[in-house]
Amino acid sequence: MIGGLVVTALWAMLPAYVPNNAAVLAGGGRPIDGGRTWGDRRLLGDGKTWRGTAVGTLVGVALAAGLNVVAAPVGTALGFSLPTFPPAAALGLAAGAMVGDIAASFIKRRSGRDRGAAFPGLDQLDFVVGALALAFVAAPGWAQATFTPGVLAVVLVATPVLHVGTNIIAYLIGAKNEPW
Ligand code: CTP
Ligand code: K
Ligand code: MG
Repeated sequence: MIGGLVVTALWAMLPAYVPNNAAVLAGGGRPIDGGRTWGDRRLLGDGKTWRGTAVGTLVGVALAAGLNVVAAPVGTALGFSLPTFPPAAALGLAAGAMVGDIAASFIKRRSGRDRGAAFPGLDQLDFVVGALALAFVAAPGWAQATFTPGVLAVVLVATPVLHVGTNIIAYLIGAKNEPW
């Protein structure tokens, strides 16, 4: 029962987990804010780029398409029925993760934090909140059926743990400048 919830939650959130990591690998080039400032601080900063955002979103959508192909056999093997992702749900999760991360950078700059500074709590949940919000807007029926209260609870507990773990690994292998 709990195992089924955890597997379902992680599966349903994979198209939202991967975009941030893909953006780290693909990032660079023109910043989204074009260098613009608000007051004496950047609107978003050099860490939010068009290329990182586009590649992150595309990788998330592509992953969802791949999961759709293997959902039935993997589900049968595990004994669960795993969700598939309609296009609107895939796009909502992937783009929402990127939008949540961008919104967090906006908040970080307004709160006086420079690019790369940690903001515990926000760093671990920004993309989850963005992904869930956009999924519920883009594919409401699918989101309600998939993110039941139990699945949502697992998502909110497991995501920060996964996020901290992946970022430490990304830092250790040199893909990320900070371990958060
Ligand atoms: N990245 C990107 N575009 C995005 C998100 C991330 O290009 N939309 C890339 C950038 O190279 C960024 C790196 O991924 O520096 C790490 O992402 P993140 O930790 O989110 O950005 P920070 O550089 O820490 O900037 P901020 O303080 O604004 O979060
Ligand atoms: K971030
Ligand atoms: Mg960072």
